[in-house]
Amino acid sequence: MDDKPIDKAIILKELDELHSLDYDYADGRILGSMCTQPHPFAKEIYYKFLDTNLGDPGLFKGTKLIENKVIDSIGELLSLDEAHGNIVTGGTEANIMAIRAARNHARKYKGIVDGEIIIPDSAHFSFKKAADMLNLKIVEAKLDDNYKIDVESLKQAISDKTVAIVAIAGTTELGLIDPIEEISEMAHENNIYFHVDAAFGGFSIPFLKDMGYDLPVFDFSLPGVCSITVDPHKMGLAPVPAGGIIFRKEEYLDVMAVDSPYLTVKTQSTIVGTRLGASSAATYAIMKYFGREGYSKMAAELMDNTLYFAENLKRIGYEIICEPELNIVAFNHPDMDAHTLAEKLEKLDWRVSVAKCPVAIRVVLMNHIKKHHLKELLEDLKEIF
Ligand code: 0PR
Repeated sequence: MDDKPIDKAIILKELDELHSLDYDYADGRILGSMCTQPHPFAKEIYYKFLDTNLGDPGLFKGTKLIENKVIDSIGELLSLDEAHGNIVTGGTEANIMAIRAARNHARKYKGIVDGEIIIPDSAHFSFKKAADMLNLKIVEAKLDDNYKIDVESLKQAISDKTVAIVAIAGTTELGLIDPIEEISEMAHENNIYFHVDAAFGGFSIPFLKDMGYDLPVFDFSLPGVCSITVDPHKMGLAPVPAGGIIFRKEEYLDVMAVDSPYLTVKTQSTIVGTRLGASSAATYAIMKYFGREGYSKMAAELMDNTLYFAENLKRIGYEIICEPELNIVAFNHPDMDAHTLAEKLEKLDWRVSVAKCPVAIRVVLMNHIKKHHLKELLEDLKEIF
């Protein structure tokens, strides 16, 4: 730290210089991000609530009510009348909370001490962090030929140590939806906690359904589903950090509660103590401002872009890994490996991401990627071909 105070203008100049090294969503060149430019109204509200701390909700009663309202609205979106949960920092924290609830519940009601969680190969790496932190063993369920959970393999992975089963509604790499209805039935029959990671899909599947897309059920209307991760800072257009964790029953929060004697509430179930109220307020504002209609319109536009991109890739001669279910397209050149293709695209100033399973270029068609950007990208891909 400097000894003497520095003039604001000098600090600002230095920060602006560093900020200019960042890529900008508005350029339409960031192809592998699930985050995007937050809506300006959400940013405005975020700033207004920067002082609030939901770690001590008795001091910020109004903001706590806002968090409750957001959880109710997201719960309603996911077919749950009475929702419990929190707005957290993102999908990682939401997934860790879900697995912690499952572990504690199994410890309390089934006496399981050295538990296991069953996750598919396609699960986000946040579950590895959760298992590591919570001292759980990961058992991997295989994927079928369509890159979705192979239900038979999952069935075989169940043991008397299983504390949770995880499935994904909108996988990180391919945007696919697992056979959640079947898994829900199996989890229900075996009395095992079932968590659905809809960090990406939660803010698009319900809206695409409204627009007539035929997508599978993934939410609390399935009796086996115990919790769902859904992130406002991905398809919800809220500023980072805003993740969401919704539980079917309050008891899942109760089994995680620790005493917080000197706070205005006597127990705390979240992982984070001091936490932003701004995320809840911004999410509330943008959900109200967009409404179901606004999100549906956006989700449908993004799907149009996705199908346009996939069709044109095929026309040029690229091979797509699977027909897109949500707004992600993964593809390969017939005879060039994905990393070489990625390097060529990077040289042309595209910020690409390479999927691991299977290895392929992966494009997440978020709101900042417009049709004209896709046209430029397709021109470059034609040139490379
Ligand atoms: N669950 C799923 C299905 C996800 O795709 C992700 C993140 C998470 C959980 C974890 O969410 P948080 O990152 O909010 O904790 N998916 C993206 C990924 O890791 C996140 C991302 C966003 C990556 C923007 C890059 C980027 O530029 O691929």
